[in-house]
Amino acid sequence: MRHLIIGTAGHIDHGKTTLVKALTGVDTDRLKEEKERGISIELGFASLVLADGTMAGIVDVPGHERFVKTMLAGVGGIDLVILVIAADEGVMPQTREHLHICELLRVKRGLVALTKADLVDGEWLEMVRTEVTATLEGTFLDGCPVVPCSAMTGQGLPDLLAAIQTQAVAAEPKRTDGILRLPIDRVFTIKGFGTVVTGTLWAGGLTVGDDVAILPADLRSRVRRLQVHGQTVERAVAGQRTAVNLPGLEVSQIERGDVLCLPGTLRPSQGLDATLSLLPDAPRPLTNRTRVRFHLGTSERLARVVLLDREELQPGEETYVHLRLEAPSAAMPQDRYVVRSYSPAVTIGGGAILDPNPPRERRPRAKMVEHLRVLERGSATERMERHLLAAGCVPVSSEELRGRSDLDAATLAESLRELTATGTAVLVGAKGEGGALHAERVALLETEILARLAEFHAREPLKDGLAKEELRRKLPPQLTAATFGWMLTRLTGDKRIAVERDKVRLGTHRPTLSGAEEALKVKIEATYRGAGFQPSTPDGVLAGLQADRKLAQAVFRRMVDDGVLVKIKEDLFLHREHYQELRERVLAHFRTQPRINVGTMKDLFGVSRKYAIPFLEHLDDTRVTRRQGDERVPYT
Ligand SMILES: Nc1nc2c(ncn2[C@@H]2O[C@H](COP(=O)(O)OP(=O)(O)OP(=O)(O)O)[C@@H](O)[C@H]2O)c(=O)[nH]1
Ligand SMILES: [Mg+2]
Repeated sequence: MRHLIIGTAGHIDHGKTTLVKALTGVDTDRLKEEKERGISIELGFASLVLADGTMAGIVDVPGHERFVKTMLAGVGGIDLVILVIAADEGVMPQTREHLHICELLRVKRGLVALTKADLVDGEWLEMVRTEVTATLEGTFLDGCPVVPCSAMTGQGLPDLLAAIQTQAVAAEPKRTDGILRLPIDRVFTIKGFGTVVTGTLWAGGLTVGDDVAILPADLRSRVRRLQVHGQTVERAVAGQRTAVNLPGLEVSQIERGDVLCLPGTLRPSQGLDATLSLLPDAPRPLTNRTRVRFHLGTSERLARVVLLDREELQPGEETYVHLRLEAPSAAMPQDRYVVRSYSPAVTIGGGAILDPNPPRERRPRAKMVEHLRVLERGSATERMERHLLAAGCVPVSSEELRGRSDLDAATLAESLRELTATGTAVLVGAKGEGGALHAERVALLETEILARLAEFHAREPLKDGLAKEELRRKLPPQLTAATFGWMLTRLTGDKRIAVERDKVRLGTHRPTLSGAEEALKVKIEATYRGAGFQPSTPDGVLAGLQADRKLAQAVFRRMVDDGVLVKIKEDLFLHREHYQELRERVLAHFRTQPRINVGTMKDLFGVSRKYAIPFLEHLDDTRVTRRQGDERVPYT
């Protein structure tokens, strides 16, 4: 079964609600205040089965100029608009404003219902028709059916239905494979069920039991019950008016303008990169950083418009902008939006979102414009490349790429294949399960890793290599452990680096000792061997060598790295063999004695307190012993 959303539009009192009632039998003006004042205030909902069986949800909007904001929340997801113009009054201010809005939101099709035809004669009707035709010229409704009708007498209604049917057949259905999104237009409670939200499902499908998130607050819940046109269903799909029962959430936590989606698919942001065109009949030019009302989906936010390539945008012109929202909003690329001036609140323009999550750091204006031009006009592959570049050293998964672009899964896979085939993108992990990185970013990372290693070798020529974790700390913080590990494997593969235990070195680095160094090593080792358990400080030992200080220190450090000397504490090292003996003798002591103290240590090794105490502390630290008052017992 096909699904479609039809919206009304048009000036106040021109007969939108009456027409919906004549077509569907449903009076959408339900509020007491609406009845008393004879005007629509809130959105109204009805449904209509077309001749071919298509199920159409109807959204009836208010025409009053003070409720344009409500109208905007209603028309966001519509596929087809019925622009209602009363034959006796003709084109009025909100006829034009609603038409502009539909145009800016890129509503694809529609028709005009020339209502109240019963109130005018044929000559008048022709005059109004001419006026309407002129108004529609150059808009998406240029040449659309204009059907005179009357909700009072019923005249013209069959023609209107036929015209709706023709338009409906031609309308493109919404994408059920896209990222699920339901901009919320109503929140209420139903006794016994709790909180229910409603809205038009923009894309994707929703099934009972799905985990969902409400953005921007990122509230979590699970779909308990689903309704489409008053019928309980297991699954709702794009293009349907949908009611979702959400357990565990309060009505007060959710409001019109929030978006229901699957957890982790959309990321709300307070900055959006977009195109903006100012309507030709906007009252004045738009200056840089002007505060406006920003409407997207069912939401309204205050925002500042940062013009990227000029100080002033003239009516009728279009450019690239950065929108600074005063509260976060969850958008997707290619989403259409409308801006209204702050005061008086009138529609002045709108555009398309190009990047819903642009980088936070300052970017040169000229580069941004060039980047946005590719996002707007580039091919799928070019746009994909941009997303990879923007992600830096964080690999992007296909899922994430779908969230950041408006591409379907097949086009996306094809673009990714093209990018990897040409070497523009690199897949992370054996089968690309880690996501994709831009080749430029991979090259940058490689250069950086090799440079850090080269620096290290220059500074510490005798060391085997740099500890992995230390190397990672020198790289960009966004680099994850997984990507870092993958980079190391990649560089090891072609021998540009070598990894041994946890040390990384350049493939070309050979830490060998020169003859002089080797001689020093022998001397140092002999000194420590001879000193037994009471060696002097390293400074003392090295001073006695009468060799170059720096060189001697480097050799000493290397001996520590190699494990020839063992550090007990600052300035106290033992030769490996003595260290072994120290541990063994303490363990042997415990075979006959339950405890050991400083005095025993002194006797056992023939050393002073100066040595006995650090020895015991070191044994505590390495879990041979455990302190108990002034004594030590075996650790376990
Ligand atoms: N004679 C005549 N009167 C009509 C017709 N359609 C609507 N009306 C009258 O026009 C008035 C306004 O109609 P509504 O349907 O409330 O107009 P609306 O466009 O929904 O108004 P808002 O929602 O407030 O913008 C009502 O008094 C209707 O009875 C029609 O075809 N012929
Ligand atoms: Mg109405």
